[in-house]
Amino acid sequence: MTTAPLTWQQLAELTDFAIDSVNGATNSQSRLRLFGQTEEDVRVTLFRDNHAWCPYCQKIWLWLEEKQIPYRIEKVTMFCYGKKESWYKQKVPSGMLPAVELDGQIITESDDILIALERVFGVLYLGMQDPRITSLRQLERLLFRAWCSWLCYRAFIPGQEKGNRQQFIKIVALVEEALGNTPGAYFLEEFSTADIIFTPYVERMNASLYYYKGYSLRKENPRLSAWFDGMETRDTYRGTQSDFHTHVHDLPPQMGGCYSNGEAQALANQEQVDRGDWFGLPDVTYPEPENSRGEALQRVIKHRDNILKVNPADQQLFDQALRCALTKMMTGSICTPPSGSDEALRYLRDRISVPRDMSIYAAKRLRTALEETAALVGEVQPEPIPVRHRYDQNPANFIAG
Ligand SMILES: N[C@@H](CCC(=O)N[C@@H](CS)C(=O)NCC(=O)O)C(=O)O
Repeated sequence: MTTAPLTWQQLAELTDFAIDSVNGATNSQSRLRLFGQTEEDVRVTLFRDNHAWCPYCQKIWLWLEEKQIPYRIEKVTMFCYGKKESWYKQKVPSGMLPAVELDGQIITESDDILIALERVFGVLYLGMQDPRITSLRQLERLLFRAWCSWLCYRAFIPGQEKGNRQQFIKIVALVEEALGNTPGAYFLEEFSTADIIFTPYVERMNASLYYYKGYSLRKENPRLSAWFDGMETRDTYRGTQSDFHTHVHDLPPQMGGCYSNGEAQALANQEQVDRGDWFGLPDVTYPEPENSRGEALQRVIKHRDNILKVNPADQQLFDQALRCALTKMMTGSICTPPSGSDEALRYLRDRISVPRDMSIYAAKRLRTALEETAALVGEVQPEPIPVRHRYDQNPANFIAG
């Protein structure tokens, strides 16, 4: 027994998801953040990437959110997704992100930005130049380098893969030790700049090592696991948190390549990240919010025309198939899509970007509904996701969003 797809009108009636992007919880759609203050109080503009993916931008984004500094957000295209905006190159000729404009002055380099912000707005528990933070910053860079050496270079010499893995595990042990120096989940007695410094790359390590190396950072390291749990209690982090699928496919063009060790565990993890079960992944542990399906639906409805336009399939065919997947997601009823629409549904499944499009649980719901619906009519997979660029995600196609 299969049901007919709901109309767009009927679907719209099933969601009342709404956010307060100005004063509500951290989210990737905001263009202005006031935290209860007024526009006259805004002294900072953050220039960050359209994809809400750039790790150095996440650092500044989190810091501003934690400190509740009123700020504006201007979004810029990263080279691997499309053409850099000329207005931005006039401000920052290298085109690099992030940048902030603070009282009219442009500042680049994420560490320099944090130091400049601290001078004006005060530190987050301890400042960037405090010796305890400096030594944790050094540890973070050590971890970053060990991760890059393992992930981003093809192992040609026998034993190289094993050696890189051991080196990474050795440095992670130092991070575990550092986390053990204070009783709580965070690096210091209180949530601080140190936690913000570690966040972007530890999140990317968790995803990429699981997928390419079959290694779960979060499962293997109890203190890092507790640290992730602590981070996930914060609305600020939840609003910037990405998922495994987004990271593992956004990293290769940014890092110049990510290399799988081809081991059975890595291959099994790749299957899981790409095709589900997305709910079984060690990428999030806070309970799923009640409105995750409503959020996913609202986001698809908002961008429906562009989603249909960029899909390689015939628009009428995909429109019907997409409504089937959304009907399944919202009602639980099986809705068989038109034959030949499986590839189109999976094309969208592979292009949900977290947190750019929606939050982590909403994305899991939508990916699941798309895959389950596609599986009713076939096993055709779309072209593999490109690894040298991501022009398939060019934000120019979604500019109104
Ligand atoms: N050292 C810089 C690194 C910034 C950086 O590498 N930014 C990358 C994005 S993560 C970038 O802007 N690349 C140019 C582009 O992709 O358009 C900082 O800490 O801010």
